Amino acid sequence: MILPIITYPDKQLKTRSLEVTNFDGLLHRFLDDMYETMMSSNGIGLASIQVANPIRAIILCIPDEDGKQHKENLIEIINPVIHTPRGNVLYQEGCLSVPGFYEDVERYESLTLHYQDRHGEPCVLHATDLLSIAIQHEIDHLEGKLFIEKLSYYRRKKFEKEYKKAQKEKK
Ligand code: Y12
Ligand code: CO
Repeated sequence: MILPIITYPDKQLKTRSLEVTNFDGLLHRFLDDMYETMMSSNGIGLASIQVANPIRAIILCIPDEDGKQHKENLIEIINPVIHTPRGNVLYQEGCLSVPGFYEDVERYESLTLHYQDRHGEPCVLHATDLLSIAIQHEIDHLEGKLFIEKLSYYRRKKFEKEYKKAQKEKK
């Protein structure tokens, strides 16, 4: 089932998501719905709060060298914790909750991630490149933070003006 995606400035996006403790069929169906929702919107990453469920779950499906997303590359990440972040990179980010806007954001270049899979099994992942950036973007959602909050004062002002204008034009 495709779920509605919450968009900025909806206040729900500011919610701090809660630890997952039940790794049951309900969670599995919800993760399947998140995947369907993300793919139907051409996303590569989605946090559960973006579909109004404040639990610490994110999914990522990074495109291959062919530019296509393959389900075997889907990563379901529950209760993530970042360890040993290293280096810094600038990358132009986008977010399904901030449609139509892309901005350069600084992130760690690489990191090690500790998390649980859909069955509650502990997992460890070393991430670099876009995977590392997308993980940080999605974990920020779990803390109620959007990438636009990392912009400078002036870039944020410009964004607010342009976003409001785009919203008005949509109506
Ligand atoms: C850098 C950091 C984090 C990510 C992962 C999360 N972001 C996305 O998956 C964004 C997807 C996105 C898709 C859009 O829709 C289309 O391209 C058809 C989009 O465009 C509009 O909303 C108009 C914007 C964002 C990725 C990179
Ligand atoms: Co996002």
